[in-house]
Amino acid sequence: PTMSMVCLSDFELFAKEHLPKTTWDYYAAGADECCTRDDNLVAYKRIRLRPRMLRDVSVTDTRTTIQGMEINFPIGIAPTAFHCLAWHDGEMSTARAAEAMNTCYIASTYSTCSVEEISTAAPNGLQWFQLYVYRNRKLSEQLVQRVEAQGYKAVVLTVDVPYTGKRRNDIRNNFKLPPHLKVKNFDGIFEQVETFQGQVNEKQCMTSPFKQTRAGEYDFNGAEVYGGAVNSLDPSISWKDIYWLQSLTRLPIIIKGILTKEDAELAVEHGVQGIIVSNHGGRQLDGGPASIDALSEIVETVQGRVEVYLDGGIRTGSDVLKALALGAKCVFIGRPVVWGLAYKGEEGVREILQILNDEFRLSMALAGCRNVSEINRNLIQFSKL
Ligand code: HOC
Repeated sequence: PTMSMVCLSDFELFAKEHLPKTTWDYYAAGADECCTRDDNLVAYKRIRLRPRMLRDVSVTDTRTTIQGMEINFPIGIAPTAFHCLAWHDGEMSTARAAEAMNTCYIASTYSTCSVEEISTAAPNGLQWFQLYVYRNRKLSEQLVQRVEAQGYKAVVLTVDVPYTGKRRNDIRNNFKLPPHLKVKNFDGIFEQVETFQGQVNEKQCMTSPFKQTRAGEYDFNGAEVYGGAVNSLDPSISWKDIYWLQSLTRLPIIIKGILTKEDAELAVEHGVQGIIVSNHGGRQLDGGPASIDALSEIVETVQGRVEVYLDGGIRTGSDVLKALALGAKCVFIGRPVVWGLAYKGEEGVREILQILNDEFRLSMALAGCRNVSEINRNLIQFSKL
């Protein structure tokens, strides 16, 4: 890593100074008053550790597995949209960085490179695919078929976006993708789906956010704000759709956006293979819990039946250590990855991952842990919480 880049917030500063304001605002956005977005970070700082001494930490090992697949450290890349806003070949660089560092990249449906371009750019990388459910199920079905064919190893179903949260600056900026960028996964799909199904109603999808579309019904999906890109997400999505998704694929299904023990139990009962505790970077419901604060009740409920992961607010190695001590098998980082891209493309993302893992390894050693299986709840000072 470059000398001036010491920690993840150095990349944040760089990105803020160098990205166009509308792009910066989009990535930085939180819903409404950004309470949950900000609490995602602050919540780690309330947690104190109980380090153990004299445990011979001369050799440390950060390797772990997720869904049976080995990765070099328990830090993966969360799905975030529109990487080409930060770097010319966007998600392809992100995928190469994840491959080089041997960790998992969850590619977003709203990528500015297609799922095929991403997997071709990093043919030996571990890629999972983040999926939304659309009013026209055919759109989701086609995506699932494509990622299976490309060798993606899991489908990550995001369940916290029946509507997009209200991000004030995106509305003020009238945020749209610039004309040279596209949500590549849907390139040409409208025509195809129309031909095969005759049921895409593009007009319905392109209504303005916050505009009343029918009596009592608002289109908060923001298709126009977010680039006039695609068909609307389906706000009627419910638990039975897990069975629908299972009927489409043999890939493990990871449910992303769970914040309560009740929903964690339902997720397990519906047969998912993993849970990502997440509040979507605080971009959806403002006032929901910080993801690290929601983790414990979910881990306790799940009791090892499925793997539990977490995203939201991870900025330092000790944040990673705290999340693992509270039961996360792996954490995923979102905004720091686009800061890394903005800094130096693939190299910047590699630096982000390297710095965070170096910090994690150091925190582990200073807490007396030689490997990830030695990280457990005894490390947490619960009396302080
Ligand atoms: C038209 C729907 O995950 C974000 C993205 C999702 C945006 C959905 C756009 O910005 O949080």
